[in-house]
Amino acid sequence: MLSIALAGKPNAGKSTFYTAATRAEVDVANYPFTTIDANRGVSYVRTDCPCLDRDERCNADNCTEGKRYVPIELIDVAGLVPGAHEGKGLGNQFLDELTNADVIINVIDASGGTNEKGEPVDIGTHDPLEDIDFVEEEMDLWLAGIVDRNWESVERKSRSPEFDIDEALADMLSGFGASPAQIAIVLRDLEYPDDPIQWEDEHREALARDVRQRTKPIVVAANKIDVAPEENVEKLLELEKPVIPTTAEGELALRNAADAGLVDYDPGDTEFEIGEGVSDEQREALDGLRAAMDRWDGTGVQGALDYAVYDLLERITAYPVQDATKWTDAKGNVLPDAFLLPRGSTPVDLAYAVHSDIGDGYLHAVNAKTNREIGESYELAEGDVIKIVSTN
Ligand SMILES: Nc1nc2c(ncn2[C@@H]2O[C@H](COP(=O)(O)OP(=O)(O)OP(=O)(O)O)[C@@H](O)[C@H]2O)c(=O)[nH]1
Ligand SMILES: [Mg+2]
Repeated sequence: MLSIALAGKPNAGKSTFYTAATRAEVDVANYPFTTIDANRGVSYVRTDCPCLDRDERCNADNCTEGKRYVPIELIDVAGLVPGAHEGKGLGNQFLDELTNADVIINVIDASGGTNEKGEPVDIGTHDPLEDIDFVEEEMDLWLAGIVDRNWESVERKSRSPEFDIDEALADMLSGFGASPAQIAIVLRDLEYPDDPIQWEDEHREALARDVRQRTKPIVVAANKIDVAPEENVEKLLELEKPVIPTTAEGELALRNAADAGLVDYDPGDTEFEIGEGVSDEQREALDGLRAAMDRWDGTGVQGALDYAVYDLLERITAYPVQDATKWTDAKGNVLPDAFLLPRGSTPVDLAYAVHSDIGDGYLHAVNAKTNREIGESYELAEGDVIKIVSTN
């Protein structure tokens, strides 16, 4: 399963975001370092279900009227402060948690109501721009530290006649969740000596920075938009980085209200309807939230998850079926599974994602939307429904 980590300074709303997105109850409080051990849970990205092309909605477990929710893993880690890579705050142990993540959502407090340590200050007095750069820098320095610590062993290996610097670096960085292909791309664009003994600190830092950028892309969740000064959010949106305005607290309130049957709202909707039985006080709070959602295009929580997976990680959703006409599996379930594959994947890649045996026995595939056989090198598109024919 793809893994998204919520990182960022303390008290920015990571655990609130996590609770809203996973419906798991974790500690949330208005002081720094509420979270110590990481929380892990299942959340979803949202996309259009292929059943929208048919007369009837599919009623799959994760489909609500054509809104399809595809599972991903969400990790909520302890807050990060400047100097964390050298042990400041809760130190760098939680940075290790990020090793397993495919992509990072950096949750910042766009209201400027918490300082760099996460301590509450008056709204608008801390510049949220500062909270973006330091997180990237801490991650880069942390990885540079890992490279440093492993350098002696690379030097030692270099005495062997079979030594290959690219192989040695790929080996060392694989523990960081970097694939050989990703490392090959980084090394292609870097200039460095073949002999590890001649490497300077700047070579190691450049390597760490490039590997981090490629393997842990970041989208910023500009959180607390419900209380943030509008110009703060606008300034953040002008950056040449992906920034999504969010209100984690708003999303949490809406999901709770939806569970209680008070509002009609599905995660990722940009609006909601208020039902019966809502008190005047609740209605006032909901109307306030509606204004923020109108202004910033929803609560942004679902949007940030979707951006991380579909834009940063460039995934598409593919739906394997056994029956190309009914779009069902062997038990008659319509569109039972959805896979998030890298853009450019082929039917063979989908076969392997379903099961290695299915991949090994791959014969051919049928595009169930057109009912035509497709070639091995066909590039899957978002929402493709595919029947795979395999000997296994
Ligand atoms: N107004 C507003 N407050 C929020 C929002 N999201 C979170 N908060 C509040 O911010 C405070 C911190 O929230 P947490 O979710 O505990 O923050 P965290 O980033 O997990 O903090 P640490 O675990 O200490 O790193 C709590 O008082 C939340 O209620 C939001 O969107 N709007
Ligand atoms: Mg927390």
